[in-house]
Amino acid sequence: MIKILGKSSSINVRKVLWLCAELGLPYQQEEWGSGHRSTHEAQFMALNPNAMVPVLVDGDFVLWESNSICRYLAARQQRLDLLPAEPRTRAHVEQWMDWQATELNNAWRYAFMGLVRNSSEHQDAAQLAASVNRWNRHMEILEAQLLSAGGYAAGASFSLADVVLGLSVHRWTATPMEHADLPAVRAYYRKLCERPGFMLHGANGIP
Ligand SMILES: N[C@@H](CCC(=O)N[C@@H](CS)C(=O)NCC(=O)O)C(=O)O
Repeated sequence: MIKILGKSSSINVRKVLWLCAELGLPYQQEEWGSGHRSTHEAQFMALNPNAMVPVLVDGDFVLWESNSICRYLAARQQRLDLLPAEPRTRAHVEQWMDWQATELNNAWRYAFMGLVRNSSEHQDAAQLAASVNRWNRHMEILEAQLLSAGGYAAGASFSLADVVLGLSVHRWTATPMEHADLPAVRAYYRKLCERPGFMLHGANGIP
């Protein structure tokens, strides 16, 4: 059975847990990360030198980076509906996954740390406002994409792009700040909430 190392509260671990629910894939989980076992323990660092969760262990195969883990698990289970084989269709799924991990994540970090984590190092009013603005502007890109793609992030059907972006939309929705008016994003979030795995691991009260 596969093993997932990482705390259930981590947004990046939750992507993988939700995907396992979508795949019907049983797993063992160990709670690592701040508040649990330290990822700086030698045993963990040997698996992921970045000292970050999640880490996947599948027999003698070890993988880190949540989006890479999602790609691997979908491929392992031969779920072409989630990660298509056709190069262009697949490239669009991967494009939105990469956008989530890079552009979108960089936009919200300061605001999230200040407004949700209440970090004393993230309370500068101008930087908070700039991050909220950046975050909303990125969500406007998703809004336009959802309108043109046909309801999901990378097209008309549910894919891995929705697993990683679903967590991001939940975080945006749950963060106490001024939200841009984005009806397609709201409708998308409601649609994802119809999936039991998302309710369990995504929209589960943890921002
Ligand atoms: N790019 C990495 C980021 C992983 C990441 O930031 N993990 C955080 C939790 S969400 C972490 O491990 N923090 C250190 C800790 O909790 O000890 C991924 O997507 O897997």
